[in-house]
Amino acid sequence: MALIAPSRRLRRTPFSDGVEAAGVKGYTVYNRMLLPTVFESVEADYHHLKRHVQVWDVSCERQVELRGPDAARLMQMLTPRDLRGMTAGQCFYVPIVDETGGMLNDPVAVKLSEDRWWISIADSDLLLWVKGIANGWRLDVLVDEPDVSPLAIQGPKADELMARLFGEDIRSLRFFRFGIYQFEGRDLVIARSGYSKQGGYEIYLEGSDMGMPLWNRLFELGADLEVRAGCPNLIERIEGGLLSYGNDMTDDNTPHECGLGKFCNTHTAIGCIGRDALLRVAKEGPVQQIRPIAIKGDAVGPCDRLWPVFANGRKVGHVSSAAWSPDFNTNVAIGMVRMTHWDAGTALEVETPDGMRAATVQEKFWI
Ligand code: THG
Repeated sequence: MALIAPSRRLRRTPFSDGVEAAGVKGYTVYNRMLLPTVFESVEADYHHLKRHVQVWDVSCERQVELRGPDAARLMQMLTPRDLRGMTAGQCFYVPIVDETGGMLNDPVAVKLSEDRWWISIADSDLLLWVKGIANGWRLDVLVDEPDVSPLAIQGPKADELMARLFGEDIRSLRFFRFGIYQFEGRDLVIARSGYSKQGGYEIYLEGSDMGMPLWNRLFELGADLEVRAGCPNLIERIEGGLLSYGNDMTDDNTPHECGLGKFCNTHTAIGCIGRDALLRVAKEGPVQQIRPIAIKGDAVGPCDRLWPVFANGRKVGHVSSAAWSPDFNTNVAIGMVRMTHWDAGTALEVETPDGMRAATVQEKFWI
């Protein structure tokens, strides 16, 4: 692929200077912002992530902020996950659906207080949907995109690095909880979360001016930990079954098809848009669902369009993400498979750009 043309529409981040100095080799576009995809090589980055600690510029996970007396009501209108038991200090992975039950986004909701929330979005224009609903319902809430940029610290040495910067207390932060920590006299929301299965934290940097000071401090303190700049890793996220909105699901899919039924409490999520549609599909059950798929043979190329999946010459689904896994010595993939063929062990054929490949539905994701 040719180089991407820099322009104002393709937003830089508070950490872009650091990312460039670290030798970023590839970018993608996410929420109209730069998201690094590779530093050394996707495989070298993968091995390093599983052994050491990386600092990821995930500023492109933009925040939709809800502020005002109707913030909690609006948040519950957006998702079929029941939020009544959620307390300030918690993060929830929440499917967001439209009036037909189609997935619009799969963000992390951050409850700062009863009347202040952040929605840490995947790659779709959720801000416009949320503003439309807030205005259409005349809700008493402000909806905007604040100057907040997540920086993820991921890998087995993330705790050590974070304890050095923010103190030993941060080690006891629980999964999908956040606390407030100080840096240079500024409050930072820091959660134990992140788009990898290697463990770690996400720092929600409020105020772009602190981007490079924070970045530089992490690299100073982590030198002996072999800290490196990194990014969400394609191989590792497929092994872990972390879904990518726009790749593995779109507004054509229900949360149930995406395996996100466990994050839906449609009966009790009163006020949720798309509730009636979801109650219907939940009763019938999905007729296709996301599955881990192992694709045999040597390394497949990048999956930049759906790869049809066949059984006995009939199309029964598609693959949406795939990569060679060095640790599992197979191609790992995420696919959508029809009910008749979604059981573990089912033999399939995947039409990749370089020919048909034998494949198997897996019992579970690899990590
Ligand atoms: N962190 C933050 N914002 C994000 C992402 C993130 N926005 C974009 C994108 N990632 C949203 N999608 C996901 C997908 C998976 C997870 C989080 C966001 C995730 N899933 C865990 C899992 O599947 O193992 C845990 C889910 C749970 O148990 O609640 O973490 O990464 N800030």
